[in-house]
Amino acid sequence: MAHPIAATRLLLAVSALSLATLACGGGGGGYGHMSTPTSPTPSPSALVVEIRDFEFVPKSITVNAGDTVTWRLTGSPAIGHSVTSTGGGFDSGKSFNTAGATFTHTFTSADVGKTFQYYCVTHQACCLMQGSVRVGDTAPPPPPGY
Ligand SMILES: [Cu+2]
Repeated sequence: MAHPIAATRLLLAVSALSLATLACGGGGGGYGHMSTPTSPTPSPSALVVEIRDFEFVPKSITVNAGDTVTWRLTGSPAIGHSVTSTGGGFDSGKSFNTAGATFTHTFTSADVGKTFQYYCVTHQACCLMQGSVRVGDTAPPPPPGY
């Protein structure tokens, strides 16, 4: 059986060595705390959906809270298209009567997780002129046709 005092000395020696190793081990340049970067809030984007003939292009888009979507009439003929949300929220009326006409809507944090389906009141029946806007990645995919 080892002598108790010798064992203690050995422990102390090992401890001292460990401390020395730790003290030198950082090798660092003295940088203390690394500040944790906060994830930046995405700045609002402006997105464009073209109204091209009897279609919304792209048909479905995904936006973030704060983003503004502009629908712009780029096709022809210019015959009273609308951007009308099925469940409320936005409605341009039949305001797309001249080339370049626009309608904008800004989606808010209250919209996150929702999928807005919309259509053209003039051309939904004939041409399935429909589209959708998903707000945030958690918003469900639109139903077929939107
Ligand atoms: Cu239309």
